[in-house]
Amino acid sequence: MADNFLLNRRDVLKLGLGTLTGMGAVAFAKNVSLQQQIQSDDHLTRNFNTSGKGTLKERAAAKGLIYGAAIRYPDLSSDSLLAAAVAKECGMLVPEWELKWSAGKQALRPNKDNFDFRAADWMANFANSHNLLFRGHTLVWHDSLPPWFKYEVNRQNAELFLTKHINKVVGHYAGRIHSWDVVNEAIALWDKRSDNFRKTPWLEYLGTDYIELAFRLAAIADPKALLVYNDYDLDYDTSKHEAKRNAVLNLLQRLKSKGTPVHALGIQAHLSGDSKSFNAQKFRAFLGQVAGLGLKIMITEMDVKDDKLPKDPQKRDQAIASAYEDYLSAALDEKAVNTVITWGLSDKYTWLSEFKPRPDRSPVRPLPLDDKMQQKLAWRAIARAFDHAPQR
Ligand code: 9MR
Repeated sequence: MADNFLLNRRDVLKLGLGTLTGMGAVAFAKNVSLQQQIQSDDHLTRNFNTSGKGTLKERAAAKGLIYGAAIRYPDLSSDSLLAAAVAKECGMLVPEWELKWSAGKQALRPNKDNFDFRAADWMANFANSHNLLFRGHTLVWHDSLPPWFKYEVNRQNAELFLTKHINKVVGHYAGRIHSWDVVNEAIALWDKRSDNFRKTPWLEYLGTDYIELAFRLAAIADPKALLVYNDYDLDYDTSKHEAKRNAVLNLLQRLKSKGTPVHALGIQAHLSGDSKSFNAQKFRAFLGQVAGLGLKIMITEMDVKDDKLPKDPQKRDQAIASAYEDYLSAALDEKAVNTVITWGLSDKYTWLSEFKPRPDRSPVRPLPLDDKMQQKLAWRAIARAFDHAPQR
């Protein structure tokens, strides 16, 4: 790699340090309007009627929103029914594995020197030929690192690896990608550091400014992409989620105060269908605080776990759809929210089959379409939330 391709870390950090921009006062959230607060004790009886024939992408687009899904290359390339459903329902495609360093059956980084873009390129072409936006997940994460990583990457060369990875991967899709999850899941309160950072190889080798560095490198490699910090456990009215929301807000405030090019917060939204802890007002207030920092918000990985719900599929679907509707009606009330992505589209292909199987072994049903690509109540719940959302 040519040396002049790499800016050194000090240069990159300096690019933004000149402007210690006065942060706008954090806007406090407006109250959620009464109509938008849905009684959450009607999960078994709520009616999910929808009007019109619009697909999810059409209903979202009618409000200036984007709807998309994360899909894996092996499924998309082998299942024509899935491919047709993605093309019909989605306005955005996210590779679930293919842009991680190495995940599932895919390795973008098969070894320390090479990049294998074949699967991700196939997906980018699918997106392009079906008029879908394409989104990148994820550049910097503690998980899904290839086996060679721990032997090859160390304190001395970690910055070079990070720089080369971001330059190459972001550069490869520059101008063709809507947004990048630049840093994923960098906060872990259980690691008990006073700064709340998760203990990861990147933190160990590069110190706490690896996050800022990653955003600056990504902004240089693709000045047009929306750059996102993505995390989970931000949804519920529990002390754990409250602490995580505060830690994420602190991180975003710190990044913004240094002029770091972070443009949006990605909220994963892996929900639990049995949870009684969603509080629309508190969640909405958090979104208002994020928006007050001048950031967009994307719901990036939504699905609803059903491992603790009743076996009866109708009852289960009611509870799952209610969770979608409660959450999205609160989220979409905040106009900074511009995108909703589900982590999968059809129940036939979901990480939850493996990670959160039901104790009774009946197939999980966390997504908008069933395993035959038919619309479920969850589809209607999402459609209703788009239909009721304020115009962007
Ligand atoms: O759904 C993904 C699963 O198939 C992979 O095995 C796993 C590791 O790469 O990642 C899952 O997706 C995760 C996402 O990348 C980040 N947020 C949590 C998601 C679910 O675990």
